[in-house]
Amino acid sequence: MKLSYFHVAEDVPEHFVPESAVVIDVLRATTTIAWALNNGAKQVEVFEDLDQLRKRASEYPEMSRILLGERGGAKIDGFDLGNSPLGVTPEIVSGKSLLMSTTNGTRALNRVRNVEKLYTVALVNRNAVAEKLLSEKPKEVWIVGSGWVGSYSLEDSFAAGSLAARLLEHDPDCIEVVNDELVAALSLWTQWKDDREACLRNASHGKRLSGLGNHDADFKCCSELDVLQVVPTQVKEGVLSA
Ligand code: 3SL
Repeated sequence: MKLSYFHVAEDVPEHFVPESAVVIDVLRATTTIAWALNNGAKQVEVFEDLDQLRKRASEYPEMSRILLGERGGAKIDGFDLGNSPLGVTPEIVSGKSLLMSTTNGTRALNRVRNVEKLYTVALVNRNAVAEKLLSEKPKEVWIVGSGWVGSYSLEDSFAAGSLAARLLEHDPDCIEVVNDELVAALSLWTQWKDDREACLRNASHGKRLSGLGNHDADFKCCSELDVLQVVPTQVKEGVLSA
């Protein structure tokens, strides 16, 4: 299995499509997606564009859908929920379709929506996604970070390293680390794996969230490792399900 890491969706090659891709936005979109599906959400539909999201929302009975998302870290006006994984409790999301738009995570998902097997990963479900890849054995996997409006983010690289490290632990002979970005991500994982929350807090987006108010519970939740078995999987373009 050839593994490459791209820091942001913009870095993904245009004229090649791998068998599988895994999108990361550990702070916080893919952590929220994992918790929402774990807690019984029917599906998560992702949108870059808010008008498209609102149009789609109007096609659902009001009781069956939840609008969720942020811009710049803050909840979008008129939406039911922001992008905190703590907001997607079973009481709120069970059986519901979530319509989601975030600053970077949903944009990264959109960029690779044509990959046949598309998953999302965060630290919370890293092992579950690693096991899925090991069972499917795709020849080539792109790990795609969400970054922050086109630039590198430490926490996504760290989480990419965590996934690659897990794959290497399970089956070193079948994994080929293809690019320097992933070698660097593996080093980050080695450096911070025993203090994951500190890594997230040191990241520029971690500092941004702290500047917006107390996000202690979000940092704790997003830095938990391998606590969920859910593998969010694209079941049709832009729609993720467990
Ligand atoms: O950019 C994103 O997609 C979000 O995950 C950012 S935030 O953590 O919700 O602010």
